[in-house]
Amino acid sequence: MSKTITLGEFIMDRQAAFPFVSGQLTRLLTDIGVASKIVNHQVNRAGLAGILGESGSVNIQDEAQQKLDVFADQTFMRILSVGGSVAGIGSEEQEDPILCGDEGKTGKYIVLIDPLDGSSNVDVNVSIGTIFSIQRRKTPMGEPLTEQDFLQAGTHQIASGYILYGSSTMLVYTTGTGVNGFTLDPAVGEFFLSHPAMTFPEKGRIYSVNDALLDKCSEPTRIFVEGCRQTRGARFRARYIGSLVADFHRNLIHGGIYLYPSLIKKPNGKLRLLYECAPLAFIAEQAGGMALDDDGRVMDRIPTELHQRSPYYVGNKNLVQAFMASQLAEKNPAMNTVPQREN
Ligand code: AHM
Ligand code: MG
Repeated sequence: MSKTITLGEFIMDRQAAFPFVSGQLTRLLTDIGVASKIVNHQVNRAGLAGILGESGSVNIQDEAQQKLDVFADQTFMRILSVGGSVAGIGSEEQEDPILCGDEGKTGKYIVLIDPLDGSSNVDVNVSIGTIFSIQRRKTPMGEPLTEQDFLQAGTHQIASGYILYGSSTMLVYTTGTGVNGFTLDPAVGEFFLSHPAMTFPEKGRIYSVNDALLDKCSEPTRIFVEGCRQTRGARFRARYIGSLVADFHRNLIHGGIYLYPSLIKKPNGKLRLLYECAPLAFIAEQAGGMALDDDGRVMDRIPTELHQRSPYYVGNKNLVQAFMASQLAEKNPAMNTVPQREN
């Protein structure tokens, strides 16, 4: 029988390969694992504990907060802010960044987090998730953090990942040397390495988009989706959960493209660059996939606001490239924009 590897062992082993790094990133990733187990426990007993439903408050995006949103946000804040490695946290659920250690003067890292993604699915027992991104602070230690510490391009990420609270609970992360997935064994409360070196399959067969948005998005995007529909019988399947983490994870395993396009009335779409798009773009690229917005590579985008939104097209390289070709074809109608049928 092969040896099982826990998340803790894996993180320590990886750190040992980089003799000059301090233990702070190890501590931080370990803390994320701990916080996610607490959130997972609450997600699993949400119906019993009476914490389903809206909390009565609204977040910065003017959306009603679910009780579990608040719980998840508070849990990650509480655990990450006392670990010593985090200087500041930007959360989708909080208007302003949270300053940790000595008002942000200590702690090497900045965390950007969507504590509970897909919250509209909480009340109906459908998969939800947490997405996180870790950056190194820009201002020197000992100085107060500035806005620039939080507004860094995705290419500066030190690590990113997600936790999927699904039929089983998984933590998937990258530190820039591939993507690894861990499954929580609820009996022992431990994450075990279950999906080493994750990559997108060579060809994707799934397209994931909110169909109701199609008459609100650009003509080339509509044509691309129409192309997926036309070849669906032979090749494509439509799958859309409405929880980005779950849609992304399924597409990573089975191959596919997820789209949340720019809309005529909302040119930046819906998803948040720092909490959703950039961290999953890092994972996608590390798994051999691609992530674009309307202007190119998501990882290159330098944010101007903490809660900035972005159009998002992520998944298998061949499909994201076909999508990109469909956008270029607007300028050159002779180009074939329909995803090609395969044998
Ligand atoms: P949330 O972070 O408030 O849950 O919003 C993001 C979610 C994504 O998980 C999901 O893919 C998308 O919003 C679904 O949006 P829509 O209902 O417009 O299709
Ligand atoms: Mg979200």
